[in-house]
Parts: sequence; structure tokens; C-alpha cells
Amino acid sequence: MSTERTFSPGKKNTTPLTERSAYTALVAHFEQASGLQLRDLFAADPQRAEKFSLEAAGLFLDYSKNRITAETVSLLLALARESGLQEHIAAMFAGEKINITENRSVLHVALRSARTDVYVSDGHNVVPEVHDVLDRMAAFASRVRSGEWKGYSGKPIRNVVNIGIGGSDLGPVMAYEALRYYARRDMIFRFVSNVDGTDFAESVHDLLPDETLFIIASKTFTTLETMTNAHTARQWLLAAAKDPAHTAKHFVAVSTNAGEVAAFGIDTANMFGFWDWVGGRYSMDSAIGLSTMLAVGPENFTRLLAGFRAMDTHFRTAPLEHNMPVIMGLLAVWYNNFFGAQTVAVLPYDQYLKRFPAYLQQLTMESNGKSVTLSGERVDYETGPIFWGEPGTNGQHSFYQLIHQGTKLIPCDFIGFAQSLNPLGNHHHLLMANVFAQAEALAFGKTEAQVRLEGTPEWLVPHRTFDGNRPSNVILAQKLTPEILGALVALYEHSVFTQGAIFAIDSFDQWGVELGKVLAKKIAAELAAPDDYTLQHDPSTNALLRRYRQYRQ
Ligand code: G6Q
Repeated sequence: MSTERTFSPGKKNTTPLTERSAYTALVAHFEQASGLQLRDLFAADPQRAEKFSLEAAGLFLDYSKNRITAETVSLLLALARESGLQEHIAAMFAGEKINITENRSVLHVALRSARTDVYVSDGHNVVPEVHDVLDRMAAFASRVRSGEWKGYSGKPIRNVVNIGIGGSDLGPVMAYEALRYYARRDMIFRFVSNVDGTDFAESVHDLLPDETLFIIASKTFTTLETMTNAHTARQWLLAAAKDPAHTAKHFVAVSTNAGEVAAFGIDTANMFGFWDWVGGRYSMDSAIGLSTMLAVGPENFTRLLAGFRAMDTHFRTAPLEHNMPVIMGLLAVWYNNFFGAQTVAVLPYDQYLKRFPAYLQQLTMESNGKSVTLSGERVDYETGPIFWGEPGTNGQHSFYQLIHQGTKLIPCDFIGFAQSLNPLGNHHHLLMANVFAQAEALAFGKTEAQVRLEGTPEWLVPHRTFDGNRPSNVILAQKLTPEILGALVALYEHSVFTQGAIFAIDSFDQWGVELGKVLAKKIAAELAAPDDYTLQHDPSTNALLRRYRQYRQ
């Protein structure tokens, strides 16, 4: 890696956030705004819902139930401008090396480009190679799905096991679950990520090796968990297939590292590449999405990419005040940096989106969980919030209590669809009634007077009162299609980008993941060392390692 810093900090404003004039103006504005009550804001302006809503790429966002006024929005937009957000968006789309610590372009938007688009990294247009890989993926997926691609015993492939972790797992799992309605029902898809042998063992225990295809998905092809699982998978296959030549029909790779792929024994003709300008957590629409394409077919995968592209175009071209990812990113900054909210809850009211919160956790927290700025100074303000969530309505019967009546402020994103993919009786109305009811209850609560009117005994009144004034966004779409999933993921990608521009951090590196990886390798070697091996860690770690060895005896 080059040791030169090549990024011109002129793209993002590296004046410390807290010293920017729009920030100072927001601090002053917050003094009154923190006392705003959503009940009063709605009573004062019957048009509020229309004013604070947006449509883009098939998504509708109602952000009127936020603790904001028109002045708040205009000050947040001023902060975005002063922070260089527009220049930074232009720099990303132009392929500039905005991932400064790894000296890389950030061009996941090129993964969903139209064939005629031009995206340039290091002086050359990457679009033809993107489409070349997509075409090869489509040809391969069609051969597997049609049964033309056969396993070693001559039977077609019925099972696909994706082996990957982090960005090479969370996107594929989430997309498979989200698009299951569109997936081949006569094929089984499994996802192995954990180095815990149980993950592999349970994933294959009911599969036949001669009908199973493994996708080894790893950008680097050196990740400990993935390579350990990949070697175990090969042993599992060979225990049945015997002849090592048979692995060719059962292993394909998705990687940027052809050398390691070949060293593992996978023919690079069966390798689907991507590029260093695709971050792991931004890679579900690259070849890392091969399992998704095998499940839903090339046409649906193309529809997914079209949805991403529609949101990319919106993000790049819409004025900031009508720009959905920008508005969502700025609202996140408002609560994170002014109200001191530590977390954001994402609450999809669609069973198919059950892995969406986990996916967003990596996207948001690995991207913006940083504490130094682009110029290397320690921040004196909060950066990325904690993301968490569960599909509705299950969460309502567990953690929503704290959101409604706890002491913490937790902004919520509700996601719902007008049509169910599985219309059954009255289920969908009941599901969606809960979205609207929860957002309403959080915003408006229930006053003491209302509780008393219901005849509640006086001593119970405080317990049954809801303060309200708890903010939420509601995102609605017609139904969960591949296009809508793409638009939804891109919405959050670009909202994270917006926040990163305000925080003046590198949203595209992940050095924090490294230290644990290095230490784990060292300790793994020590665990296999003889008993008299002298441990040189801190006393707590040494004692734990001794205890582990003792239990193993
Ligand atoms: C994502 C991170 C990380 C990465 C995994 C897997 O942005 O870089 O989650 O995706 O560590 O890495 P490989 O794909 O190289 O195995």
C-alpha cells in the first residue's frame, strides 16, 4: 500500500465539525428546538405531513414525525453544504480515491451501472468489466438453474452453500431472505460464516455432496473463518467424491485474489471477480451476489440492480432539500449530535426483511464507527450511532416498551409495504395497522388527562401515561420487489455516506476489525503449543488461556 496521502481534504470540510458556522447555528437553534412537542407542531401546521415527505425510486418517506421545523431542516442543509457534501458526492461518482486510508476509489455505484454509463477509476472506465462479470454470472447461474451444470455423479445441483463472512455473508443472506418469494423453491440455499464448526456441520447435515455447490465468497481469499470453512467443505465433499478432480464441479469462487483462488484449487475459469474499489459491506450487488442470482435468477438480479441505480441517480442529482438519503442522513446527525441519541432502531414490517437490521448494522457501524477525522485528528463529537432492530410486530412484544416509556431517546425507522407478497385473510391490514399505530403512539403518546378520562385510578396514571414526542421515519413502498430492495439498500448506503461527510471521517475503511484478527491468529498458534509454552499476554488473558487448556484435558 502506498504510504503517500493522496486525498485532497478540500472535498470534505476538515474544519472540525463543532467549529463550522452551520453547526454553531444548530447548537443555538437546538436550545429552542429541544423543547418542541410533536403534538404542538402538528396542531400548528395541518400541512406538516405533506411538507416533510419525499418520494424517490419507488420509496415514500414520511419524516414529519421528527422533532424538527423548517428552520431545523434548512440549518441541517446548510451544515451539509458547509461540510462539502455535494463535492464529496461528486468525488465518489467521479472515482476519486475518497477512501484515503486505503488509497481507493469508492465505486459501488458502478456495480449497478447501465452498460452505457461511464465510471472511471485509475483512469479507466470500469463499466465494461462490471458487465462482463455480470454476464458471466448470468451464464453460470442459468447453467446451474437449468440443470445443465452437473455434480460429479451426473446429478444437477440442488443445494448452494455460500461460505463467506462479514460483507461476503451479510448481504447475500439478507438478499436471499428478502427475495425468497422470487427464489427457486426446489433448490436449497445455505450460508456459512462462523468459524464455529457447528455452523458448517448444521448447514450441510441434510445435504447430499453430489448435489451441492459451494461458493467461496471472499474478497481477499485469506480470511481465517472463510478459508477454514472452505477447507472443511472440500474435505466434506471429498469424503464422498474421493477424486480431488471432482471439486471443480462443486466449488466456485468470488474474489479479487486470483492467485489465492488458484492456490486453493479452484479453476479461475470458475472465479467471479470484483475490484478493490468495492468495499465488503458495499458488495452485495457485485459477484458477491452470486448466490442471490442463483436463487432468484439473472432477470430478478438485474431488477435489483435497477432499483439501486434509481436511488443512486436520485442521490446524485436531486437537490439536497429533496434528496431522501441526504434528509435521512441529516436527521440521523440531528439526533446523534444534538439530542445525544446513542442508537437508531430499524423496524421492518415484513418478514422477508428479517435480516435487514443485521445487514444495516454492518453497513452503518463499520462505516461510521470511527473516531479520527480524515486529517487524523481525534473527533470531539459523536460519530456513527448504533443501529439495531427486529422485524415488526415481534419487537412490539419485547423491546418497544423501552422506546415508548424508557429514559432513552431512540429514533425509529419503520418500513412497510402496501401489498403483501403472501396475502392471507386480514393479516396484512393487521400488520400495517401496527406500523401506523406505533409511529402515532410514539409521536403523540397519551396524556395524563386522557388516561384519567379513561377512568384510570390516580395511582396508576403515571404508569399509563405516554410522553410521546418520540421521533420516527416511516418508509412505505408498494410491495417488496427486487427493485425496491435495491432502492432501500442504496438509500441507507447514501444516508451513511451523508453522515460520514458531516463527520469528516473515512466511511470506507475498517481498521478496527484488524487488531482482533491479528491477536486471534497469535493465540490460535499458542493454543496448539505445548503446555510449558510461556504465555506472554496480560495476566487475565494468560489465566484464561491456562484455564482453557486445563478444561481441554
Ligand atoms: C466489510 C469488511 C469485512 C469483510 C470481511 C470478509 O466491509 O471489509 O466485513 O467483508 O472481513 O472479508 P473477505 O471478503 O476478504 O473474506
